[in-house]
Amino acid sequence: MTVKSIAAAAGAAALLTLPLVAASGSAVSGTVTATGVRTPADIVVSLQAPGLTVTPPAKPVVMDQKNMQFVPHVVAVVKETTVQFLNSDSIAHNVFSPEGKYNLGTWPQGQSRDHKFDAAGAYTQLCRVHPEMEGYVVVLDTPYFAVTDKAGTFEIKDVPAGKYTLTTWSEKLKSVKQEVTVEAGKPLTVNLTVGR
Ligand SMILES: [Cu+2]
Repeated sequence: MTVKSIAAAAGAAALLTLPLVAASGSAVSGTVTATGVRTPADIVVSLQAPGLTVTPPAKPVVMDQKNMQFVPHVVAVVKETTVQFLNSDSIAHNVFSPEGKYNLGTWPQGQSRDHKFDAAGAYTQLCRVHPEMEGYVVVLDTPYFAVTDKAGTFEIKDVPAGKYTLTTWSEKLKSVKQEVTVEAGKPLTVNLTVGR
């Protein structure tokens, strides 16, 4: 062993003797009951608090157009995320957004177009070729969010201790807000009901 490798080994050993640090945050999970709609899926649940910072993912988040539908129907991302709009159908699709004031054009199967979302908000995605197609990109300025599944359940992992305003977004249902306090190392369950 060289002096350098001995030093490196000693350093590694020192690191190994450090106590294991518990995961920094707690999970916030629960079930959303949706009244007046056929499914509690696709509801965005987020935890808002002053001063939260977000880091967009290095790779684009994909929203596909498949079987004449936007898939997933609702995509939630943090501010400054690039969304890649893919066309997996054998026919051409278009993507435009009234709120986003963009029209990305019309493209064939296997191709995609990117759009970066700079501001928080909900952006309807439409296709000029197929007026029945509709999807949503929900842009958040918090890193703590989840989208409900078919059963209305959600899980937001690794939330640091603190006070948050839990907020829901749904294409058809009223937004609900609820104050929650997350404690370190203690999972929190929040069940709520949203309606029209
Ligand atoms: Cu289309």
